[in-house]
Amino acid sequence: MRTHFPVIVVGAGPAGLLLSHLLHLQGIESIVLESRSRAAVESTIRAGVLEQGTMDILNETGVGERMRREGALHHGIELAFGGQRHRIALTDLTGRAITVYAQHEVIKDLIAARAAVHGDMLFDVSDVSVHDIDSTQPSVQFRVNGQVRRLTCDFIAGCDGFHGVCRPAMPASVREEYQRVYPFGWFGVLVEAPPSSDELIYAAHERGFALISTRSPTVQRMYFQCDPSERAEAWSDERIWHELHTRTESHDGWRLKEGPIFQKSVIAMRSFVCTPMQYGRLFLAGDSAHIVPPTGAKGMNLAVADVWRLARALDDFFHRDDEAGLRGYSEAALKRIWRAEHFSYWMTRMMHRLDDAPPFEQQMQRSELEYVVSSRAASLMLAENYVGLPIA
Ligand code: RFL
Ligand code: PHB
Repeated sequence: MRTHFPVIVVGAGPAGLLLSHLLHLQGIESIVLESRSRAAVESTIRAGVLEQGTMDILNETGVGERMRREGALHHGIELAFGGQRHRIALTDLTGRAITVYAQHEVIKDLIAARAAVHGDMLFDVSDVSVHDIDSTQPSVQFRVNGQVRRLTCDFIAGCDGFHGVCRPAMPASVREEYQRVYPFGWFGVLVEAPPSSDELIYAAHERGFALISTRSPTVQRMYFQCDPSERAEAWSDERIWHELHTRTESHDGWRLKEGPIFQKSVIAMRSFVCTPMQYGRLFLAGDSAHIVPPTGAKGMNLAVADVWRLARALDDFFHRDDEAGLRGYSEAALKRIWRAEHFSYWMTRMMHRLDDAPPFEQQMQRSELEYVVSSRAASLMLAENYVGLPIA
């Protein structure tokens, strides 16, 4: 078996798999190393909202067929507070839309595309470590099927998520890390029920935030703000429905539709950025370099924007002998990342119950919500960020 690849991709999340797919389309070979099993990667429940630019990339690179067929195109979202719902007309305001299509379905489509062209992917690898990243021939060591292996490469793409090994492999002295941990989390459920609403509902209520999203005509995704230390198993279905009903229902008679809850989990919330996103021949992309709270639905979309940029920079390096894209990768990617960090932080602060905040702050939240739904300029600001700025 071969021992050298132009690019070794660590992690088979949206960032790693899409990068490997884009590189293949550019004629650059790569291998993807993933610590979990293929079945686990293909079934982990995470994001749901794809920005217009993400949809465009999946369509243009030949992996959007099932997304177009099974995903749901949405032209607006609703903000609910004070017993009323207010529509933000995303498409009327921006000319752009979003698609609700589960992240693990994107993953399945990308793995199928890699497998169809016999792309190298190794699942269930362990003890992954990266070496010699400041040389022109770095390497990655790992264990698979009980054997230790070492591969060399020209570049390592660190797409191994927030808890991966690539970011810590960059010397601490060159890394600057910015972080904010929120004192609340999200309780997420999957429900077998028809949709309660044609559009996503983001609700701000005295008891806390709630979000009504969807997955399919028969499966719905819902979240509500909770203490981050809650244990999901400790919550009865009755208690969960009570919170969801109380936080989302409005004076116009709209009611949430119930059904059997078949998955429960508690999600911690943080904002995090590591700069720079490159050291020597190691380049970070996606959650390995940055995290946003899920309120703005930006995480997976940022991962896609990162690898779109990185793939072009690697193309310039391998095919045009031009290193400018790689040298400028971190700085250029961070512009979009900081914008998404601010938007996600802003949405989070505006919509969540802030237990530590004085009553004055609560009035500020309410005033901001009222402004966002009543001013075209403020609605447009939300809409433009939510559908995503064009991917450069
Ligand atoms: P991932 O998806 O975490 O993938 C990293 C992969 O690397 C593997 N790995 C390793 N492999 C080899 N060796 C090692 N040492 C390794 N360590 C880790 C892991 O097993 C994994 O398979 O990172 P990536 O690719 O950067 O993608 C990021 C997205 O997954 C993430 O940002 C989104 O899910 C965030 N997010 C959302 N993003 C959106 O754009 N829209 C949304 O609507 C949205 N909703 C969400 C979300 C995240 C959520 N959770 C659970 C945090 C909703 C939720 C509830
Ligand atoms: C989801 O459907 O999982 C989802 C939707 C919107 C968000 C976060 C998650 O902001």
